[in-house]
Amino acid sequence: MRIGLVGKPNVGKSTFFSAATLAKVDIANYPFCTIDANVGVAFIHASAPCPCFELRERLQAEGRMEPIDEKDPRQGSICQPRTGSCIGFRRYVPCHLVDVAGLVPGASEGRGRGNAFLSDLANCTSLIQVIDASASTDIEGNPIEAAGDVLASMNEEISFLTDELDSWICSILEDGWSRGTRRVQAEGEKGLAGFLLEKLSGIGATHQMIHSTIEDLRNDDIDLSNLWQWDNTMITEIAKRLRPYIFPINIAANKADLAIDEPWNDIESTALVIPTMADMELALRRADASGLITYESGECDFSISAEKSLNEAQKKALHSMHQRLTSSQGTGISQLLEQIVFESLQMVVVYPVQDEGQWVDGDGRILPDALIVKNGINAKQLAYQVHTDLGDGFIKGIDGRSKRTIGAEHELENNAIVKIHSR
Ligand SMILES: Nc1nc2c(ncn2[C@@H]2O[C@H](COP(=O)(O)OP(=O)(O)OP(=O)(O)O)[C@@H](O)[C@H]2O)c(=O)[nH]1
Ligand SMILES: [Mg+2]
Repeated sequence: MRIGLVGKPNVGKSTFFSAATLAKVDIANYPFCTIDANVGVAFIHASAPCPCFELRERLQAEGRMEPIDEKDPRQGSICQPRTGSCIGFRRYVPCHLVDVAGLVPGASEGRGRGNAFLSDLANCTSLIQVIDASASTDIEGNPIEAAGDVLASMNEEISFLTDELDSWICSILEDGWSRGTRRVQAEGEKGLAGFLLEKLSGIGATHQMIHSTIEDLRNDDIDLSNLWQWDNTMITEIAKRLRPYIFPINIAANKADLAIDEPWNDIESTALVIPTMADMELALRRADASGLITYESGECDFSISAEKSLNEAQKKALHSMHQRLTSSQGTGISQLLEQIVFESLQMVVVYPVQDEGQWVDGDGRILPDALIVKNGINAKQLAYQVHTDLGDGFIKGIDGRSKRTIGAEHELENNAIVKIHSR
């Protein structure tokens, strides 16, 4: 699971990235601060309680474990995550983020940093476009006096990104199009699907996405039989229709702390639009990491742990952040990530184990891994996600709850616990 952060320069992509991953990256108030992409891991809350809850109940019922101690810092959780954590059965699961260089209009023709960064997005499941909800930067990311029409400025950002992505996909298709049309002449629609897959699988297109796009074209009565007579407008049409499948985009209306009158409410888009305050999230998470405050991502509140060690300026800053945080219902960062993963993309979390009875790995670690996977994934596909060898040698799976054998094609549900038998 990988999400790309994209948008014009100087909107807060690296700040968002750093706030979500706690990785140290360059952040500055000028365009093209980031040149090479940053890759990191954000931990997001699984939508269902960690199965260590059920395990604990079972052990307690069997008299093998004491009830939860009030002072237990893990509030009852007994799993041992290899990455991430779990407190009070709220499990944090890893999700990769990629922070790329800023994009300016004309990038697909080589302007700004050009197309170089687009390849960084190639294996992203989904994108977050970070836009400037304060309109304090122009379309190229240069600081300006806040623009008069904030809504127009945000809409301009949104439409230019989709235009650039369309042009990029288009340019991939144009290269070798005549060969493609010959294939369509010979093989019909099957040839079209084959050509599109061959050209676009490198940027994440799947058979299913291409199938859906061809279906959409057919539903709109677009004649697919004489493709070789098509001009550039039809190639653009295919690119436009494929893009939302390859790169679903949702929006972080960032610098919400500087915005006037919640302008994001007026954005007309089918995407999720969530106001975010990336720099506040970063400040709060750093303050939490250094022990000054106790703050959990996604919460609308925090408490000061080290009041005495704070100077007046720090106290004042924390006080005003607190007011802002509670009135805005949180910084929006983890809310956005969780909504994208679990609601828009409908991903699920599964727990591979080596022992289906004890729910442990070979070293006895309880529920060590939690993976975010596509809804509808089957047992064999999961085996491949864990390790290629496990997929190649797949024999059967075992459901950790019912202990029933599950076949290669068996679709896994959210929160499934699975043991995989492999040669
Ligand atoms: N007020 C406010 N400023 C922010 C927020 N998020 C980021 N910034 C500031 O915006 C500026 C740009 O942040 P970056 O994270 O470097 O932006 P970027 O999009 O990665 O920029 P490039 O790498 O140049 O494309 C910095 O001065 C940040 O401190 C926010 O939520 N509110
Ligand atoms: Mg950056």
